[in-house]
Amino acid sequence: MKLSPLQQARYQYSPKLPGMLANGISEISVKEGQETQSVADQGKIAELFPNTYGKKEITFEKGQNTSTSQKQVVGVILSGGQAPGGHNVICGLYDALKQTNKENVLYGFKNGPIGLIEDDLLEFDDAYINEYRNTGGFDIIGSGRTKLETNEQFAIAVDVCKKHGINAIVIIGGDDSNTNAAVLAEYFAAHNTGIQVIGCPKTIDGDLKNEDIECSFGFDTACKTYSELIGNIERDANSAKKYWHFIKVMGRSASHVALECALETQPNICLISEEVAEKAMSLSTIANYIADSVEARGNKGMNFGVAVIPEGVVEFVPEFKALIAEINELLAGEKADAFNALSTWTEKYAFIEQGLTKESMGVFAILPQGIQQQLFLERDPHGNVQVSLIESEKLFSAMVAENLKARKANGTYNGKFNALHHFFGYEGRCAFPSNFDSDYCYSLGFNAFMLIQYGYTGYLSKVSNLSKPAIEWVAGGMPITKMMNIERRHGEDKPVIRKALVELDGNPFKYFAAHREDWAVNTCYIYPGAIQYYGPAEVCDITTRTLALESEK
Ligand code: FBP
Repeated sequence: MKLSPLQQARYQYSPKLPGMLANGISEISVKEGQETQSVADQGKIAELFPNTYGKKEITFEKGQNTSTSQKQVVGVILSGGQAPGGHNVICGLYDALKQTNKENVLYGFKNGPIGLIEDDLLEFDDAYINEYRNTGGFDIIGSGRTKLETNEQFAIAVDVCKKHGINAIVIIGGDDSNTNAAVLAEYFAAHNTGIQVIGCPKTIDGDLKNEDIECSFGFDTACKTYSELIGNIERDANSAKKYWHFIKVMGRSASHVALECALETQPNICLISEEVAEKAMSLSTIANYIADSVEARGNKGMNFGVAVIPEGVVEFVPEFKALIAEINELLAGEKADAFNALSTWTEKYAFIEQGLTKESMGVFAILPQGIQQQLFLERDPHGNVQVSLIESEKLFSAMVAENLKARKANGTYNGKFNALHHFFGYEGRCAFPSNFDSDYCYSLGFNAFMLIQYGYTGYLSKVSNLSKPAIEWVAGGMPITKMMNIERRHGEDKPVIRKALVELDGNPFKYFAAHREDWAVNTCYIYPGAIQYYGPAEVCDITTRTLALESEK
């Protein structure tokens, strides 16, 4: 295989470890802290997790390693969407495991959690691992979105682990995957299997975080990649001075990515879904808000701009949510066949008009025709509209164009409006991990093995104090049950890790809110440039603005 010069160079990079893990395996000792409680619904969570609830928080420190010496056979799984640094979690895990005992074995289950159920795995060795050090992607073993959640699956998992002598599983995933890791740990403990489960916090969306987990891995690199691209577009816009760019960025449920990119690049507009929900903003209100910026800039001769839009925003618009629910109902079961049998859009439109309430029809009617049709084309396996596929960047630019026509007609706006559209998502998920993500991920994996070695189960690998240099990071573990509460999912009460949305009273949003009026009217762009891997630490090792602002509290 031909390698790029950067890939070759990255093979040589030695990820930094927290001070307490960096002195060699024999000098890692464990300190147990307080017993823990779940963030809410303590009674119910304790009842559901009788064997793993309430365990103590763990911190590692420099000292004599007192863990019992036994051969460890570990299986690792990558779960869900790719996030830069996943390979380094596995490399850190492998290195700690082999440094502890050359006889220890690390297996990788292929293509996500399904690999455990289908007994599809490979054994890692030095040569294999070395090809993936400090690289992006999840192709080391592949990933997948199968959920491990039923007792039947857990029973199969026990058999597979027994067959290979596996005594611990590491699940690298987001909130759902780590919720399932906790349930699996409880099942293994309840059935006295002796198999441990440790989770690692992954997702570019940044919505797996809480008072213990400062950020999920991959967020840093993905945001820097999108910010580089947004900065380049800003500079292009400021050079040509003739386009408004509408840029959608990934982040299905939360707007952390959009917010971080806005903090890094200072675009004219950035929507925050959580604020849209809080203020119950309508589509027209949002379009009007963007049009205000276009008008103010256009009237000063600046017929260009940049608007950043979080992927999930339309689901946070109350009237749009209601519309989607009605469309799902309208096409449920056999009604879909009747709709699909209609040959022209005019006939279909009449069918829709009859089926929707007046309110939802009002919302539907103002959508551009392309988006209207999209709502009836893209369906998931249950027949529901796939909201994440809606091209909201096009939706808002079309609505802004309409809004500006009225402003032109009444003489308040005298500019020009030409829009271009972008969606940045997959571009950032497999980038070469930044130094921060390389170090953080390697530390998470290394630390996950130390939790196994010390006999813990149902824990999330935790590395904190992340806004400081790596030597000051603090390594340890937190019982996953501490992060759980009960939520209603698909009509049932379920124990889940609480998803972290953007906090409107948090420092990152407050900083953004304090500056956005200026950014909307003036040209305040920042051009972050490409991620730097070699050079001064203040250029190469800094992490996100979000983390820096959050650590100020
Ligand atoms: P995870 O939550 O699994 O980390 O994935 C996040 C994400 O990258 C979202 O930002 C995006 O909406 C989604 O994955 C896309 O999923 P897919 O890879 O299945 O198209």
